Amino acid sequence: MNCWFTEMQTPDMAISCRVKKTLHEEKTPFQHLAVYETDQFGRMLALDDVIQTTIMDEFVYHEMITHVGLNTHPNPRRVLVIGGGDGGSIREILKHPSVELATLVEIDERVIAAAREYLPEISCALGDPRVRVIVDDGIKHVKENRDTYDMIIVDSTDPVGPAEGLFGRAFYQDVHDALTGDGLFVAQTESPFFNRDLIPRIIQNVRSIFPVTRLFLACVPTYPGGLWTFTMGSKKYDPLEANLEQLPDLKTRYYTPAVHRAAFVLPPFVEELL
Ligand code: AG3
Repeated sequence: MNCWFTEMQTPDMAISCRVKKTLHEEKTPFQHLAVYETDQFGRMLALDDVIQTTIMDEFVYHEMITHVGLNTHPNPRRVLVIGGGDGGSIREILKHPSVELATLVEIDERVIAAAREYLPEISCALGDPRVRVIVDDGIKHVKENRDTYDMIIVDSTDPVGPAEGLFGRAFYQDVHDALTGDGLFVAQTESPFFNRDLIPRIIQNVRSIFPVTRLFLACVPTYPGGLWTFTMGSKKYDPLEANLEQLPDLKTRYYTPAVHRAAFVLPPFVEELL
């Protein structure tokens, strides 16, 4: 059997990997959802034929989208994840002893169900008593919850289809208003090679709302270009001035205080986007 999965990363470029077995496939009300078993990346979750997460490299993305912000805020108690139905961000958030409540707002309940069934290493924390799972539109949720969260993580798909609104200025304003007085947010903001129009727009929008705006980088091999950006908007704390001494042992495989600081060192071709 020679069966391959292919994601068109751009109209002119693709990533392919051999599929040992299709573990699950369905059409949800929002998207096509599939979980594949692969030799190269381990189990892989794809939405509309776009790789969302794989067992091999999910730790990079989930550690960086969470710990950089959580260690920038001195006392994050209430944390919101928008999207992220696989549960990887929630798993990392719960490593922080200050966190009292981690809320997941995922629009597609089938993503949560598939992750629970086929990706237990990633979804393992979703049943924790500190976790509240809400199936709803994240855009609506931030509009309806003002002054509520110390940190918001936008763990979205690419800016097409259901996630499009998660990249616009109106949404960042609602995120700002859903944060407490010293809150901050981190969003996944795509590739510095292939999204060179999108990233400057995001940065401008976030800058027009938050006093502290920062872009940082991490390597995620299954995403286009392998180098990925995250954007932080913060009302008060600067990730470059965070006190990273005496952190609890987070048992991470990518994030460390040195990686935290290094992630903000940008090559000129990325600096250009700011
Ligand atoms: N969110 C997906 C990031 C975008 C990936 N894009 C791509 N492969 N073209 C990840 C969700 C994991 N919690």
